[in-house]
Amino acid sequence: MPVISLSPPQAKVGNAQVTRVSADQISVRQHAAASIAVVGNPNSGKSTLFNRLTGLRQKTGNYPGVTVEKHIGTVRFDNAAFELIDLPGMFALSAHSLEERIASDVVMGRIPGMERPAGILAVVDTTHLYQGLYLVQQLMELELPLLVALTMTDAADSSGIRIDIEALERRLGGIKVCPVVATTGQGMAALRVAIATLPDAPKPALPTFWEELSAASGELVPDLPATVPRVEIERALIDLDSELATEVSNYLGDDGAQRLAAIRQRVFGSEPPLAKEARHRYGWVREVLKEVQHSAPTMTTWGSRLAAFMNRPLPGTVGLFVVMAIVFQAVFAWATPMMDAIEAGAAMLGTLLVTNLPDGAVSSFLADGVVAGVGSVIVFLPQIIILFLFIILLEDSGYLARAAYLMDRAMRSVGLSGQSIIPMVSSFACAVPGVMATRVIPNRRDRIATILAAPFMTCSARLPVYALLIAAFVPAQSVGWFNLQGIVLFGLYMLGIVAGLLTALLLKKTALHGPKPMFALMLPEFRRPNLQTVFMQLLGRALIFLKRAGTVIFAVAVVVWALAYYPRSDVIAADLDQQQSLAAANLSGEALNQAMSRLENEAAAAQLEQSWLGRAGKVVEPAFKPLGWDWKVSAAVIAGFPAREVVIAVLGTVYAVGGAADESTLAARLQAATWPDGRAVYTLPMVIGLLIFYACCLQCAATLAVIRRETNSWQWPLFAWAYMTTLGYVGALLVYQLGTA
Ligand SMILES: Nc1nc2c(ncn2[C@@H]2O[C@H](COP(=O)(O)OP(=O)(O)OP(=O)(O)O)[C@@H](O)[C@H]2O)c(=O)[nH]1
Ligand SMILES: [Mg+2]
Repeated sequence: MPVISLSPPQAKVGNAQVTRVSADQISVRQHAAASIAVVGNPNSGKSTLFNRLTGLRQKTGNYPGVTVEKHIGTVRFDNAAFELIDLPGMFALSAHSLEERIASDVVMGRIPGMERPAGILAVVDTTHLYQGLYLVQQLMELELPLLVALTMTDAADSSGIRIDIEALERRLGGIKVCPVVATTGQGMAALRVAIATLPDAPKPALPTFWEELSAASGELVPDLPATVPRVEIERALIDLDSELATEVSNYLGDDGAQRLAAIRQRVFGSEPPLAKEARHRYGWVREVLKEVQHSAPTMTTWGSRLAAFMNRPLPGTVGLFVVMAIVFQAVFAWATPMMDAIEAGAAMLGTLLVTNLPDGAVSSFLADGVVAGVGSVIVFLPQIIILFLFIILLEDSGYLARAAYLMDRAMRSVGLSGQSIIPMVSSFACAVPGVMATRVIPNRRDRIATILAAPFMTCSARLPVYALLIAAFVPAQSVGWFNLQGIVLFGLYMLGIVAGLLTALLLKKTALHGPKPMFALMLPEFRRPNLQTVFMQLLGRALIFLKRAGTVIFAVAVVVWALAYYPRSDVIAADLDQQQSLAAANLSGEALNQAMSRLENEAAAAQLEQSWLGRAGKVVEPAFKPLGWDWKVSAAVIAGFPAREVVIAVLGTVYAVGGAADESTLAARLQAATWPDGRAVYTLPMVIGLLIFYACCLQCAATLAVIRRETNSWQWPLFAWAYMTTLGYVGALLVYQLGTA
């Protein structure tokens, strides 16, 4: 059997060594940037602290499981720099789920190609010291330089928790403890000083939390190689069937297994070793707390009172619906003035280009390709910002986790647990982080069911499509307190949720059949969102949106413009000349102007129809005609398969190239679009069908790629794509056919 090294290969990347190496080796090491791992319980403020130290913008939020992947940044000092590794949260070093394993693997130096960290920055939430110290105790055993940052000291203060920092430092084997407020930056200066010297700080003294266990491992030390640290011997004793246990037993020779069994019998008796370990560790934690935590939390904060109230089913559910209704109203009502301004600006720019440039390819490229294509997507920036503002506020206040808790019941009825809620809720921003967030789900079947349900949640790229069609075709009248447009949008979000849940149910009943998972959701306290955090996150989101508009969507708009503009037909151009001279000879005044622009529009439409895009559109049109789509809609939808918001850029370009220039906004152009026989293209059944198609269809290459990566197979992304596309097509078909009949 292969012998794996018991201690991580780089376990001796210590500092005692560094002081002995030559000067240029030290500088090499500093350039290779010794790394420091940021480790702590979920939701303890690790990423907030990481962002502050590195100046990066990692996602943070007030619920456990925000970070599911390691992220590396650099923290700079006057004459040194370290790599800081932000990690997913964990409660203990023994990993259960994928994302917890990432954290423990990094700490243990088990990631190939990545050096073991030279030190650990343990992040402990002051209001949850009991949990936090449990992990710190385990970290102390790793024999790495260790530093504790106590976050949330502001929240602890206001709920009356007082910590004796010196006593805590003493109890933690002499390591440094820095109280901070990660959101405001209070205490950061002292923390930075401590980090700068961390890799050279002495290792913490080993805590003794269980005399018998220490004695038992001490007994084995003489018979094992010196590379096996004490903590691994203890783990081998506790984790019965682990690889570590097998290895230790192999090292001990033929009677190894018996020796271990005898020791276990003596130390654990009939109790499960893990349970006994936890009991001893918590015993130690309680002892420490007694000494360092002077006043237990007595005051009830407004946060905890509100939390208790919102946990009750009725206020909770009513609250959830009110919050959602406010969000949808705001997305429409607040954004309108800003959107109008951007739209007017884009229209002005387009006209300016057309009137000041000579007619031809250049002017069409700039006005119809760039301005109409990219501009029609950028118009939605205000709505995206408002939506994200709400999502970020809900995440940062802790409300999202509360909503997840409320929906746990519903999740159980489809065979999933509350664990699936957070990934699904993240998918309202974007399915890619949503799919990644499923890493918190330990059971593979449940994880895959959640991954396949996540893309149904209405992501922010669907919002522009919905908003465009709703603004153009749903009247802005009020229904009771609400606005009809807001209600339709709400309905589409609900449709996504229901379709996603039904999909999960279907899968859990068939291909992914399995027992219902056990799960306890850890609810965070309500907290006042930090303005700076909210602003930073919002800025990050806006930049992502603009970057997409400037790169992917820009590129598509250019390609689509070229396909829609070329080839130019000389016959049509000559025909136009002839007709225009005829009109000039026979008409005058206003009538002439009208005739001229009608002729121009007709010629533009004819040019478009014989363009490459027109020809391709005609080829696919029959497949989509039963849904009421003409070739323009069909072409736009197909172009939107790699990224769904592209459809807007394509519609923007196609309708701009195809004339109808007297309509200034895209919405107005859609309203004016007709079939060759003069019937409107965008009838109500067709629009609703199109909306349903967008609600169901998986038009996102990035999501497919992440499903492929996270399930490690092609089968699931292909299934998801085929399934969702079929669902969208059939849905749109039914609505259109029934609606027209
Ligand atoms: N009041 C207060 N809030 C804080 C402090 N530090 C972090 N927060 C908030 O606590 C929440 C959690 O912060 P994160 O940085 O996302 O926590 P994390 O440890 O990275 O969480 P996971 O990635 O889920 O493990 C966020 O809403 C932060 O704004 C602090 O010192 N005081
Ligand atoms: Mg985090």
